Formats: sequence, C-alpha cells, structure tokens
Amino acid sequence: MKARKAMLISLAAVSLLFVPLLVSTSQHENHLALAQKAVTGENKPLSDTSDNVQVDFEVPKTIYANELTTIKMKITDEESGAPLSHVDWAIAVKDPFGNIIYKTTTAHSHSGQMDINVAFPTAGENTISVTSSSIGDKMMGMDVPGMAKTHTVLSGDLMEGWKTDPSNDFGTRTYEFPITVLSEKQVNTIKTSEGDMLNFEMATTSNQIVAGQPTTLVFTLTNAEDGSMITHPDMQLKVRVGSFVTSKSAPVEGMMGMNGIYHGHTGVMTHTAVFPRPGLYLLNADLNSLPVSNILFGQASTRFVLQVADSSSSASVVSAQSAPGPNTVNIVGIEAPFFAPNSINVKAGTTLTFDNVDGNMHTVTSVKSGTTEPDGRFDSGLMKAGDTFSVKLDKPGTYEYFCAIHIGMKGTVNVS
Ligand SMILES: [Cu+2]
Repeated sequence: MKARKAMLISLAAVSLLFVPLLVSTSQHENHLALAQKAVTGENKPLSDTSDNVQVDFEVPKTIYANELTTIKMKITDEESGAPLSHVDWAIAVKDPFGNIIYKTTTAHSHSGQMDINVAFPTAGENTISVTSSSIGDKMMGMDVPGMAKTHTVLSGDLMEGWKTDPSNDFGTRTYEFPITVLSEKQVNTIKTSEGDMLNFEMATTSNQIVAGQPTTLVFTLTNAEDGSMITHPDMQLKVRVGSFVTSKSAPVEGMMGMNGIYHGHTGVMTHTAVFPRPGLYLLNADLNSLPVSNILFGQASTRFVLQVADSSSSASVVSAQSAPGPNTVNIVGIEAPFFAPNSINVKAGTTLTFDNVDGNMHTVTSVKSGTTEPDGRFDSGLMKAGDTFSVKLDKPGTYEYFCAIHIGMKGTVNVS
C-alpha cells in the first residue's frame, strides 16, 4: 500500500504536471470507453445450501480495503429455519489473486451464529471460504453427551432443546462466497457555495486501476458533520489525461431534470470506464444539490488524482503462512489440508511432533488403513489449542491417523 500511496502525488505537483498535457492536441476526445457492464461494488447478503444445511452470510454493503469489517454467519436447517447448535467453523479469506490472506483457527458456535472481523488488504473480488463441521455421536471412541451434539434447535431453547430436538450430524461442508472489496477510499472535505462541509469519497472496485481493463469508480457524498448520506446529489464528472476525456457520453438516468449527468439517489454514484493507457489522470467532479436533496448545499467542486497502472505490472500479494519445523506436523483445523504437511515421510526412529496450531481441540489418533477405527498404535488424547504431542516411530510402514472429534480430518505418516 505504501507504494501506491506514494504515487498519489499531491495535487499541487500534479497540477503543474498537467499543464503541458492539457494544452496539447484535442483531437482524441472520448477515448475512455464506457464498460458494458456497470459494477456497483456493493455486496448483497449471500446464502448457500447443501442437503438441507444452510449457511447465511451477511456482509456490509460497502467494504473498503484495510478497514476492519464485521461478517456475520448463520447456520440453519433449511426446511425449518431453525439454528444448528454446536457447530465448528473454519474461515479462509482469499484475495483476488487467490492468496490466502486471512485464516481463522477453528472456532465453535453454540447457537449457529458466528461473527468474524477481517480487514481485506486487497480490493477486487475476494473469496471467503467457510467450512462447518458438526459434532456427532462419537468423539474419541466415546459417546458424546446429548447436549454437546449438533442439534436442529426446533424448540428454540438451546439449553433444554437437546433433550427433544433431533441431532443433526451433517458432517463437514465448505461454502464459498464472493466478497467485493473497494480500494482504500480517498476523501476530500469540501466547502460548498452554501457553506456546508461535505466529504466526497472515492474508491475503486479493483486494487489498482489497470490500463485497458474496466474499472468502476465509486463516489460517496456525505455530510462531513455527522457522516450521513447526501440524498439526490448531481455530479458532472470529467476524467482526463492530456486530451483524453471521459464522461461526456454517460447516460442520464430517470426523468428528473438534472444539473449534472450523474445522479445519486442515496448519495452513491458510480462510473465505469476503461482507461486507455497508464499514467496519472485528473478527475474533476462538479457537484450540485437538487430541490429534493436533504441538504441544499448549492455547488461544490473537487478533484482527485488517479494512478493508472500498466497491465503488465499488476502487483500480487504473497501470503505468509508459517511452515512447520522439521519432523513436525501442524494441526491446522477442520478445513483441508487438516494437517500440514498432510502426508509426511520420516526415517525409522524419528520422533514426530504434532503441534495444535488451531484454536480448537483435536486429537491425533492412528487408525486401521482406510477406516476411522483406532488401531492403538498412537493416540494423543484431547489436544487443546497450543498443545503438542510427540511419538517415536521405530517400525517402517504407513501410519494413517485421524482426529477422533472431526473424523473427516485425516493424515498419513510414511516411515522408511
Ligand atoms: Cu479435530
């Protein structure tokens, strides 16, 4: 982010830079084509269902990069709408380049509801992958008490419901949800002709504006005093570099006579354009209020500088995931790969350590090949977050193991 900020040169310096450009030829007007599909950059509630298990996902409409964002999740029985009790969750967030930029340790919800707070570093389409896992009849070969199992809480009573509600051992499901993240916003505080103070915010739907690729600019006009939206503002927008000018052909929406060419009923206005070549663009916005606006602010003008990158220099974020030490297997949770590395080769006589780097309890229990039946060769017992378990493996062979709580978590040790 540092590099990007550094490129947003102060307005004064850029004004100087633009003078020679603006007086050059004017024969290439309107080279910024309007993209066919307008992108609003807004998120809607999402849900996904498999075999009657439903995960609902509630995200803020507008998410800006590097701002702490609360995401609410709910897991219910689709048919009845009843919440599911005692569900384990793991959450991984991938940036637009597919790098994992955030990963929760496994968490546990008692009432089928989870909140996470995450700051997305990169604008664009991020993906949140949610893995949920039920607690069934058996844990570590022992019967799970009724109140600790996953139930469909039809009774509406979490504490007493387990006696009457059906248990719901749905196994493990993974759901993927796309999340649109806008770039970090730039804010200009402007004084209007009526003396009102407004905040004019600009963000883009991708991490950076790339030449030749459609980009949506999202503008939000708010009252600087209390942050509330200015309704029904009009905007005349000009984006230009040298003689290239956009916005002349933007469509006029609705029937109402307008001062500008962009109209925001709620204070949000978008403009999708393809920037033809890399460089600095100057964005000039002339704002007007209408008689129906909640604040009759008169007129105001403001400018932003846009940095458009070359298509060949798109940056990508490299994820930093800690690698386990030698002869160590990290227990990473209910989402594949459950153990890292999931398959490990060691020499006979090696002491292998399992490190529970997850936030939930797990076990490392050896099983008969291809089954979930413990064979007694090793068993860690219950491992809390941060616990380690070591085992010396003298005999060559293949050792399969699983987690006796989350029976889908399987790994292999090859001893040679
Ligand atoms: Cu486990």
